[in-house]
Amino acid sequence: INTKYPSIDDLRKKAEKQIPKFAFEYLDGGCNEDVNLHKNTSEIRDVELLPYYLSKHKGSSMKTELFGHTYDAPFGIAPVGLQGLIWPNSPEILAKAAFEHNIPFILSTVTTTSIERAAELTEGRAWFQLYHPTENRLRNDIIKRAEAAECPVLVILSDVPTFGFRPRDIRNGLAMPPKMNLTNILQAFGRPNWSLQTLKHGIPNFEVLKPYMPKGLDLKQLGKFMDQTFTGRLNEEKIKPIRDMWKGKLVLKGVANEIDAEKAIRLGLDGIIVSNHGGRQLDAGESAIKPLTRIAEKYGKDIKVMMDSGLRSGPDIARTLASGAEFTFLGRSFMYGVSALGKTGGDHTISLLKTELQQVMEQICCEKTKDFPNHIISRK
Ligand code: HOC
Repeated sequence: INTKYPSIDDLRKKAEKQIPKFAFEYLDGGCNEDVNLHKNTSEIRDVELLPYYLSKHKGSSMKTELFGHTYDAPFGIAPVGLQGLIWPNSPEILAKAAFEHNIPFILSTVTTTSIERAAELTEGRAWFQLYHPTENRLRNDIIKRAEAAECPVLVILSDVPTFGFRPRDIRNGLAMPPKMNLTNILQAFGRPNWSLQTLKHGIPNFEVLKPYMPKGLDLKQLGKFMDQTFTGRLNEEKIKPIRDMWKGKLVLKGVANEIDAEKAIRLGLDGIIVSNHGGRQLDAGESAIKPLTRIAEKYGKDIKVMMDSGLRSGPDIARTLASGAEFTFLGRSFMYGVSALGKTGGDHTISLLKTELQQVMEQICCEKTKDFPNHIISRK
């Protein structure tokens, strides 16, 4: 690992200096007063682990089986929107790094690389996350593209029935492509690496959605397009036809309580990702680790339970696995890494998290990732 950046927080600080303010604030912020954003990170850290120093230890392995594939670590790269605006070419850098490290990469519907390109970079291993389209024709078309690209897992998103209220983005007039007003030009001038990379890779576009949308929308028009194009509001009736249509593994992301987890099981889904969208949607909600603990205890035997939202380190991954998750995902951490270090950022961030997690496993004498729950003491 790059010894100048031995923590995600180091990468975050460097990222802030590398990318324009409008992009950093979009990445870093939550919604409303950022209460849930901070609860996510702090309440994971209330989970305490028990070390067994005198037990026989044959060595620790991070290898974890999920949906028929053995990954090298129990974490993957969560879907993030507008990635190329945050750091040019970042979804491609992260997809490649994920493939090389044998961890999953999830491509968002609202990112800046196409399903086909992500599949090519990962030899057909990239997962795809679907924002639910209003029209069945569009839904079917996007799902067919994911199927043709041989995505092994389709992730449907339930926690964006309406876009989160994000004061910074409103203040910054966030748009894609970025609005070239004086403030943004000055911000870009102050970030020459970002500007050079943007010139090299071109102005980012919604590559998954490009075939369906008009060109050059500002934030307001984009919001309108998104609201019209995606209902976001899922229910069992909308999930059933997707289950019938999709032959691969089907995962529901944005599960925040036991009721929705039970519905996912009834609908025959293969997994759920307990998540509150990184604290970007409902500021008055619970932190993700709380429902994760309850859901894993109640339904962990019936469905694969995974979690994202608030993880920023190897110890956080360990705490989440100990609380009952079988697998974890991180979004911002990888975007900080790639924004800080460019094309080596994906590799560095994965290596850093692997090193930290391996150290925790050795320290507490945990041999396999599925043994983490034996090491839980308590939440404070
Ligand atoms: C107008 C486009 O889910 C997020 C993402 C993506 C939102 C895309 C907005 O920021 O939480």
